[in-house]
Parts: sequence; structure tokens; C-alpha cells
Amino acid sequence: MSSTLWRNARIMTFSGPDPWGAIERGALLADGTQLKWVGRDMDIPRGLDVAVENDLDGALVTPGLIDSHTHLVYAGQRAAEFELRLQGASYEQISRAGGGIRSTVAATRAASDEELFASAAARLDQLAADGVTTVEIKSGYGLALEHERRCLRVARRLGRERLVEVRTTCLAAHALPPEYGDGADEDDYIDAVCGWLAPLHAEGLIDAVDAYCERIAFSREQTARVFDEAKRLGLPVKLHAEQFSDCGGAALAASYGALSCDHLEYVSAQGVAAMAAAGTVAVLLPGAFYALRETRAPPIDALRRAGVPIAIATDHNPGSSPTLSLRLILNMACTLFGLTALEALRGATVHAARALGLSDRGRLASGLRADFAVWDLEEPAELVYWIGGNACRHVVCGGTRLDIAQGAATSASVRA
Ligand code: DI6
Ligand code: FE
Repeated sequence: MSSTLWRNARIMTFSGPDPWGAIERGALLADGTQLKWVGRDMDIPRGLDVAVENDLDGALVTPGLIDSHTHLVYAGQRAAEFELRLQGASYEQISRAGGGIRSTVAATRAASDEELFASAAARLDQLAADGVTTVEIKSGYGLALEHERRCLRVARRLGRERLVEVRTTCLAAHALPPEYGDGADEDDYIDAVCGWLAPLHAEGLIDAVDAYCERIAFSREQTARVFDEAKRLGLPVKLHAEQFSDCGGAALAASYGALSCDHLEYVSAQGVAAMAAAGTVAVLLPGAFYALRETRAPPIDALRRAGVPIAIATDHNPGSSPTLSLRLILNMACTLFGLTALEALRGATVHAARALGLSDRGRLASGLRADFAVWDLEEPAELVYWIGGNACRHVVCGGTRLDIAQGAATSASVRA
């Protein structure tokens, strides 16, 4: 396959000794889906077989952003709950009254596969338009084997039909479905979930297993049973942990070598220590914190001191984080949680890749995937400084350019 060269760019590689891995007047050479060479324009090796050459005109280039926590496949919307919250109802109250996740479950079950695909594809395209090249998508609005399967199949189909890479996570342990009564049958539901993992895995639908460990969702013991089954199947785990209370979920997940623990507003010192020892990534979700008007931020200093890698994700979902801009979320990570611009950007690249167990992306270096975003910006800190707006000129996913303006985020996009 012939090579494509991009030159005359200000590249933040996040590789090498400099924290940004900055290369002024840099160039990238891709061969097929991989980067073959990254360096300074003036050092471009001679005699390369370059089929296409692109002058980026001094634009800023970063690794393609990675959204390591989304719930992209669902039907409907929950604006009415937003209004209830504005009138003083809490997320937990709405959830206990049968709204919340369960209302999205009803809408999702009623939607056709085609409807689920079309709405999720439109959302995925919006994430890509803001620089995202890899997205994790969780199930969890089906809550019955056939509906969880449908949602995971839609996620896999997005990965096939869109250029953006999709990783799937089974979050069947998200909420108690209506047919399981009110709390009484939680353990029976967890038994059922444990029974679904093997067939869904055999169908190639799951890359990881997640659960919602919270007083409005599942207990530590119930989470452990789901994780035991995931472990038996050789699947990595991650956890919605310590969002509203300290349930000890982070330490539990770490004991299973979890890829990530997500939310963590109420994580304890022991939870942080256990994550550090296990190499578990902290995925922070400032969109949910903001939307629910939470006041207790995750313990950023404790995570830093312990050396826990911090990732930042949209948590896109119709209840607690209805956003499709990862850049906006990075801005919130800085403004609301006190991260630096560098920490936020590493959280959507290097550390986000790690939260998904991927070592072939999140940085720009020879041998890694040719996934990068081209920005009409001068400084990398501008990526988190501007609130909204269009900054992304285009992204390149696996060596193929995706034209944002055309909105045609399909694999039929031109290679350029
Ligand atoms: N992720 C989730 O799964 C829940 N909160 C969160 O941050 C709730 C999603 C929902 O309300 O639909
Ligand atoms: Fe979530």
C-alpha cells in the first residue's frame, strides 16, 4: 500500500520525554492504517514512496481523541427529567420513582434496530466532528438478553460502517429491569446477567464488562458476581464506582485488575491506593457532575499523588450527561475538577487508550495507528480553553481522512 504524508504541522505526539511530545514543523507518514514515521519536516527520510502529500499549513495536530466511556445506543430523550431536576427533584429521587434509566430502557426496547442504529450513528458522527477517533460504547438500556444483544450489535455495526473505531462494553448490570420487581429480585437479575455474558461473548459482541455499583443500582457483592463470570470468560472489567456514595466499588474493581473505575467523586483513600496498585485508570466524568449539579469533585490530588492515570470521558447518556463534545468535557475537567490542560488532553488520549486496554493509539509514533485530529488552533491549551464551537478541521482514522464538513463519517470517505 502506498503512503500518505502530512507535513507542516505543529504536532503534539504525547510520545517521548516532553510531556506534550511537541514537534514544531512536523510531519506524519501513514502506510495503510499505521503510522510509518513521525518527525520534523526537515528530517523526512529521502526516497519515500509517497502517493499523496498534504500541507497542513501550520495546523495543530493531536492524536485522535478517545472517548473511553459512553452510552451511545439508546432511544428517546429525557428533557422532562431535566425540568424536574430544575424544579428540585434529585437524580436519585427520579430513579427511585421509576424514571431515569428505566424510562430509556422502555424507549430502547420499543425502538427498531434501524432506529437505534440511525440515532447512535448521528451521535457518533458528532463526536467525530469534535476530534474523536475511538469510542467505547456500553450496552445497558436493553436489560434483557435479546435487547442487550441488539444494542451491542448496533454498536458493532457502527464500528463496521463508520471510520471511528468502536469498543463495546456489556453493562447489563446497569439497573434492575421493570420485570424484576422493586428491589426484591436483584440477585435473580444478577444471576440472569451472569448467564448472558457467555453467549454474548461467544457472538463476539463484548470487549469488556461493566456494572453500576451504587446504592441506586447494584451492591459490591452483586458486582463481584458479575466480575467473577467476566473473569471466567477472560473478559476485562471496569466499573461505575463511587458516583454518589462510597460503596467500596473501586477497591473491588481493582482486585479484579479492572481497566478503569469511572466517576469516583466519593472514592476513599483505600480505593485510590487499590487502583494505584492495580494500575487501574480513573475515568472522570465531569459532564455528569455538572448536569446533576454535584458539589463533591473526585479527589484529584490524591489520584495524582498515588500516580493513578486519569482519563476524561463524555459519559454521553440521555440522563446525566447529554453532551456530544469531548472538548467541552475537557474544559469542564479543568474548570470544575482543577485539571491542567495537559492532564485533560492526556486524559482523552494516552490514558483513555489505557482505560480501554489499547496500546496502539492515544499517542503519535511509528507503528501506532494513524489516528489523529487536525485543528485550526495555535496552542494545544486552546483545545480545552474554547467552550464549544468548531475547531476540528478533520480527523484521520486508521489513515483515512474523514471529512467533517460533509458529515460523511463512513468508510467511503476519501483517502487523502
Ligand atoms: N452513567 C450511567 O450509566 C448512569 N450515570 C452515569 O454516569 C446513568 C445513565 C442514565 O441516567 O441513563
Ligand atoms: Fe456512565
